[in-house]
Amino acid sequence: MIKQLSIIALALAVSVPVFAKKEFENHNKMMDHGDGHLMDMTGGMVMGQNKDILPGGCSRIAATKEITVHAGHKYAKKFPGRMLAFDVQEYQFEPCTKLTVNFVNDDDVRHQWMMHGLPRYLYPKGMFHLEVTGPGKISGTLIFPPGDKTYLVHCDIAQHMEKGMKGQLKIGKGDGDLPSIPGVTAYVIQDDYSDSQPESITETVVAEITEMKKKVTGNDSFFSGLTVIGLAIGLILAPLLARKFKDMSAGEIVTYIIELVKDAVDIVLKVINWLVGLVKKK
Ligand SMILES: [Cu+2]
Repeated sequence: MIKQLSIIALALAVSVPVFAKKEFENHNKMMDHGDGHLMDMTGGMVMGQNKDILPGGCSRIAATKEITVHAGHKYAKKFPGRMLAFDVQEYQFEPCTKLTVNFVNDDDVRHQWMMHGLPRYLYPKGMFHLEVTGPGKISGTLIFPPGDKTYLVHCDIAQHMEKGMKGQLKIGKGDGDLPSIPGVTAYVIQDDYSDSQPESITETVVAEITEMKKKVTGNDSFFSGLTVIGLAIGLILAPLLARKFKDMSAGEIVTYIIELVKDAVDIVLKVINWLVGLVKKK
């Protein structure tokens, strides 16, 4: 037994480095696969790197720029409802600019900075792509084509773009804005809380009935208390039923109403039976 315990203790001691947090890694010893594709074995990748081929339509390199982009959970804090983000959502450069991007991943997951829509004769799959797994930094360079165009920049790991890791890069004046760029353009799918406010329905119903009474009679005597209760139930039920019927076909609605009526008749019959029973006992 003691021998077994000491073996377990030894195994745990040896395996501690496996659980240790990954140190920040500078991915600067990449293997060059050719055609602008570089990789290392710890999750660093560059695709579509181009340091010297001038895109068609560019007579010269217009400017040489360098930026540092961060990716991480903490940058999404200022965007309610988002989980992940880049530190900057919008970029703008002159056409034919040579740009070096230093991409820093601040999280313990995989992140990418991927630019889409580039000319395919120069950038395989129309893409410039930087990727880092875990905390670290990687750098890549490309030369922009001429013309005013807006390019999508995002992280392509499943759900990362939907959770906020999305930006736009405008060359020249760009050609419009992309949707759902956090803090820049409106989200395509807006949050909808309309079904989560039951208190306000009751308030609305009471207010509407009071208005109706005033309009019809000018005083409070016309409607009996029962009519008001009936109206209130009707007004509360109508939107609830409308919501229930929204996704039903006509046939389903009819079946649903028949079932409701059947249930009501059942209850009435039971009550009558019970009353009859009471009378008979006497
Ligand atoms: Cu990501």
